[in-house]
Amino acid sequence: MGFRQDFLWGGATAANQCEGAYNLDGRGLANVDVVPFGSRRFPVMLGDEKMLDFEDGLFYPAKQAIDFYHHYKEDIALFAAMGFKTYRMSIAWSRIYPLGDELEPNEAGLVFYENVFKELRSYGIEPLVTITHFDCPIHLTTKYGSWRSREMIGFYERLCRTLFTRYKDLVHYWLTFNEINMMLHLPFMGGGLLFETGENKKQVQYQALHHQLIASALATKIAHEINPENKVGCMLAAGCVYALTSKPEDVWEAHMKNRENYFFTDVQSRGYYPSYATKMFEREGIKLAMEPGDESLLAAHPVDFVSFSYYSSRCASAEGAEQTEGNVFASVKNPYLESSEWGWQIDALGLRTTLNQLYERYQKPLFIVENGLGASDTVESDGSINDDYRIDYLRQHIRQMKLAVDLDGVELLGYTTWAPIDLVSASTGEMKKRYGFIYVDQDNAGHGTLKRSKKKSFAWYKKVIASNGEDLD
Ligand code: BGP
Repeated sequence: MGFRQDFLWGGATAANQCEGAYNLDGRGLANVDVVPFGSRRFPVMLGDEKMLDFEDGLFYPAKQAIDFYHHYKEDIALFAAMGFKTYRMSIAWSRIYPLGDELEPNEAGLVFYENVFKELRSYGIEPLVTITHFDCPIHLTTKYGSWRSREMIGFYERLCRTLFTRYKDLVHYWLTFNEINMMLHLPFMGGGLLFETGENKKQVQYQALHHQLIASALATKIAHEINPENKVGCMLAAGCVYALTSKPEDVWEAHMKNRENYFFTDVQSRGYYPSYATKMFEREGIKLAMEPGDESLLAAHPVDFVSFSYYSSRCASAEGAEQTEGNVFASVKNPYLESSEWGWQIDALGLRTTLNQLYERYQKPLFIVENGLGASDTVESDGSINDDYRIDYLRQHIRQMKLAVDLDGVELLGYTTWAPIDLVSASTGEMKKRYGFIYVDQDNAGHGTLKRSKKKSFAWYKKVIASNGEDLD
């Protein structure tokens, strides 16, 4: 009983939210760099407002982020002190291929990640690497329209070959696209997509997604060819959808919402477009341009495991109902749940339900690669930070995850919290929305010393890992 002996405990971050150093050592500009802080952030993330470069008078948090680029040794030492077995991080595509369509990679970018992986390995920490966490070199957007172009598959393939070859002995766990469903909800942030006025957005989004799904299958194929030990996963922003009431129309609505989300993992894990998707495309007038060989590629190279982020469950109603904040997805407010300071509803049991839904659907190993509480922390006069609310959130979720393993038989490879160290919030660009066990001295405007210090949750998580999830007190 309990978690497997080799259970991968750790934490997760993304390049654009922690690295900074946006223009150092040959790195090119990316979509994630030009998303500003403040009221224009959302329109830019949605692709409704075009911003392809920095504009005077705006603050861009990703430029410096928490400067992991220069602090990685110190940060990894802290992860190791908590006993991390794994660390999930992502590659900034434009560090490796600054424009995205070059033939040769940027050596300085490759060296940076090689040093990070070696540092992790020196502590026995297994890297879990997201190939793209929202990144897209800006040149690929301006020249090709990003993922709307089929040519992106070739650029992504080149990136993957470079990474799999160079880090063959250093990295064995790969995720192809972070929260692939984000392309539907935040198309510019999620994949560098912009729209022309009057065009059918859904047509563009699903065509772009087809390219990503093909790129993901291709990456899985190449990863296995280069090193049969490689394990490749898909990554979904998950969270089961409940019906607001037992009214059949509400239940149906919840079913439809679940389906909209599971569409991605259905293709990546089962290897084909589900019939409900084909019907939906017909109904909505969406025509996917496919090439011969696409279907057989999807079928031959499904993922090895299914990973996902979980912050909350969602709720649906057939009629208009009060909405709640949540990981970008609009959701009906569930009257039975409490909310975080940022309005995200908290539902630990929903994690168990989500784990079961995914496992019953695919019978593949699962990996929870994001889960955590964004909250504002107070530094006391003695320097301590007593984040009991964070401990409480994580404890409840780990308990449910344990029940899913012990009582339901879900096969779970690991758990990485979002995020082990405070970093820039993806949705709001704030530093104040903190997730870490490690505090970073910086405010929303980018002021601060960047000094790292341990919160109360640091020692707690260390104990959780040391006891393999048995001691949650
Ligand atoms: C997920 C993203 C992460 C992360 C997290 C928390 O959607 O994969 O990048 O940021 O959500 O969200 P936020 O930072 O908006 O609080």
